[in-house]
Amino acid sequence: MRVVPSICTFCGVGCGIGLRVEGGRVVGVEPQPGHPVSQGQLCSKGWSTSFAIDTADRLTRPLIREATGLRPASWDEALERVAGAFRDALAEGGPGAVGVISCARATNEDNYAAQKFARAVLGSNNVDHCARICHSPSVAGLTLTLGSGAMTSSIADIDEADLILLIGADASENHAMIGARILRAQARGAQLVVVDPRQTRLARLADQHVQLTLGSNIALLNGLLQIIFANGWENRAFLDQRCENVDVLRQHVAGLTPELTSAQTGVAVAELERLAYALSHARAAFIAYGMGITQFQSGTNNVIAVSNLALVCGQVGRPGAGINPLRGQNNVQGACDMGCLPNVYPGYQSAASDEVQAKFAQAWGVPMPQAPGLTSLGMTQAALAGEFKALMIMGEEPVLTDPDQHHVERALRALDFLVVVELTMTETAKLADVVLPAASFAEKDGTFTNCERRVQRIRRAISPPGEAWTDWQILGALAARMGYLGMIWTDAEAIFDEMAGLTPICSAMSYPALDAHHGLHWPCDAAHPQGSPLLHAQSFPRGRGRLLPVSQVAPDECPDAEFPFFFTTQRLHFHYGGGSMTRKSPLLERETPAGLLFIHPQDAANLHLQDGQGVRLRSRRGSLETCARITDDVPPGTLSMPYHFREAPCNILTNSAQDPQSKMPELKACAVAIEPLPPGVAPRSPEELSKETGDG
Ligand SMILES: Nc1nc2c(c(=O)[nH]1)N[C@H]1C(S)=C(S)[C@@H](COP(=O)(O)OP(=O)(O)OC[C@H]3O[C@@H](n4cnc5c(=O)[nH]c(N)nc54)[C@H](O)[C@@H]3O)O[C@H]1N2
Ligand SMILES: Nc1nc2c(c(=O)[nH]1)N[C@H]1C(S)=C(S)[C@@H](COP(=O)(O)OP(=O)(O)OC[C@H]3O[C@@H](n4cnc5c(=O)[nH]c(N)nc54)[C@H](O)[C@@H]3O)O[C@H]1N2
Ligand code: SF4
Ligand SMILES: [Mo]
Repeated sequence: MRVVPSICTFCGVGCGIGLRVEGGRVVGVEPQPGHPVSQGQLCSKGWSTSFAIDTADRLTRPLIREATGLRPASWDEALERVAGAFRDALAEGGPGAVGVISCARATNEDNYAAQKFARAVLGSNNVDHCARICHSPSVAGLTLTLGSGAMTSSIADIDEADLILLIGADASENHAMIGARILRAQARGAQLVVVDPRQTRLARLADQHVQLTLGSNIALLNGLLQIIFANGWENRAFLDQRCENVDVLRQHVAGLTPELTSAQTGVAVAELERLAYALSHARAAFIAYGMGITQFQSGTNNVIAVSNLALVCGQVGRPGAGINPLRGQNNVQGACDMGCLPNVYPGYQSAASDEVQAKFAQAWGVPMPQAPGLTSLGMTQAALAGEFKALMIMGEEPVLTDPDQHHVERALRALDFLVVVELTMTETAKLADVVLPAASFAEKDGTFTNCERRVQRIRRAISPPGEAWTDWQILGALAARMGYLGMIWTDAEAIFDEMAGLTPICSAMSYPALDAHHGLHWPCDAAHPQGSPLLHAQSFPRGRGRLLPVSQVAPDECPDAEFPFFFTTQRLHFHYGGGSMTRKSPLLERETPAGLLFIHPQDAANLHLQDGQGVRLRSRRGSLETCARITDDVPPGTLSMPYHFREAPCNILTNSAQDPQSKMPELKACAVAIEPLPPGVAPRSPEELSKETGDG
């Protein structure tokens, strides 16, 4: 047996794993000894990796759609079909009518290739990925306030903090090794405060749980600022030296009395005062937030409100102190860094800048697109309007993970052509005209960038199953077929070196340099050859930190007579994303076998609902059935569902109302009605439901 060092393929913590290889298969996983992030541990998803990539369920050959369904085809035929479809769409609709959705689970090298394919081959800035529905408000908001949208601290800073403030993040479920580190910090004496409408595991263990009403983040954060200014608790030295707009913000929040804030958020005045005091008096506060901040139509303003609070308390740029968007997917930081966003090239170089366009035109040998690109949901909308024709989805499962599932399916069906590059036959792949088999992380070399900006190497441990190729090989072959030869690389390292040469924040990185450490944090350039675990110690990328007044915005849909409950969505520890990988593991399935709805005991009693009973949920967009789990994890009046289960897909219900700045849909709040199924009647799947009711 060999053990090949790699990085976990699931969440953004970026744990170091060893792939145990025997007889050409990954037979198990072990923690990488001495890894600075995972410190000899893994969570249950990490341990279960071998099931997630098991060859039994994998796609092994390209598939092409015929009238009768998908049939196996050669690479030659499949690539010709894809190239032809893109050529036709370009001829008919121009570069605005084609695009690529890249994959935050694939490597930096794959993602670099995806945006290069969009820009150099399709001539389009239409490239995006799941960061749009994850931390796009962080990128937009923190770029406005600081000039850079990533975590300002490293994970190890948790060990230095005396206050850990988690806002809308369920770290023990979703960033398990960070959750464990937070509990260790608490055990050594740090205070833990959790701001969440649900009683998460960490909220129950916290020194303070601030249980605000769903969607009242800005009201809360502004209210804390008012208390801090009114008591003179702001960090004046930090504000004088490093920030701008202080008086504007002070005036903006002056009238937001604790009583008013308490009425808007449901949090008692004493609790507000306690948190305002703790945060402004902490020696070093590690402030981390997640989807409870970003997934709202006010997502960008929510992020700005977090940034305002951190800056006013001077809690950034020191060991232990920082503003930390907990990036979700194993390589979502990297997919953003690589420029898989419509408005930036690798390293956040603006796609609108003439200079940047000229630089990449020169490097890649073809003119660069001038027109601004579409976001992922923009492409969906354009497809429905008949203006968008051909799309490549490389490793995403939007049918389950985008809001308003019926709308997504209609949009994908409205395309002239859809190609999906995947490991397995996902719900999205089932709609494709061509499906291409991709190599998993264990079958290729490359790099992942974890949530703390640490770029780490993964290594090929086994061969891809059947005829599967890496994403970058697929994109390179397709490019060549479309007449562009600038994407034929010998190996992943050649792509990395090309990227580093064009990306100032990674300019001093190379595979040997990454190997010499446990990866390197960007910016890693001539001035910081060892990388930068801590950002903004002296100044911000934009110079002064900008305080921006923002005001509370209610969710687009609030409960009313017809849809009397708030509905929110969450994650569970044992499953991941659309479940296409974790649901292959018998261990993980045993822990959380099926979809479920969390409901408070009081609401259940009012509905005469028993634990485990079936329920039917309805929103303005669709309906589904699932089983109820009665728990005071959720507050009365708010129902919550995880989004991992294709048989109970909560995104049938969710609202696609968007944040005007980042285009983030409001995945964390909409209004629903609930009705118990008769006792003993099992919930029906969406397919059964649509057959029986014609609904959806
Ligand atoms: N096990 C597992 N781990 C994962 C994933 C997975 O699918 N499974 N996915 C990964 C990905 S892609 C991501 S982005 C991360 C996400 O990780 P998190 O950000 O932790 O994600 P969520 O559980 O969706 O939401 C976090 C919390 O926001 C709270 N919340 C809801 N509304 C509000 C509000 O109005 N205010 C506040 N303050 N809080 C609110 C919810 O109750 C929830 O506890 O997890 C990553 N890790
Ligand atoms: N209601 C609700 N919806 C949500 C959320 C929520 O909180 N609530 N959270 C949102 C968030 S934060 C996110 S990030 C999205 C996630 O949405 P998605 O990115 O769509 O979710 P995943 O299930 O991670 O899908 C990734 C796919 O990539 C494939 N894959 C893995 N590795 C590779 C590879 O190397 N190459 C290729 N080609 N494919 C690969 C996997 O098989 C899997 O099917 O979901 C969003 N949707
Ligand atoms: S915490 Fe995240 S990176 Fe670490 S083992 Fe679990 S899923 Fe993998
Ligand atoms: Mo995410």
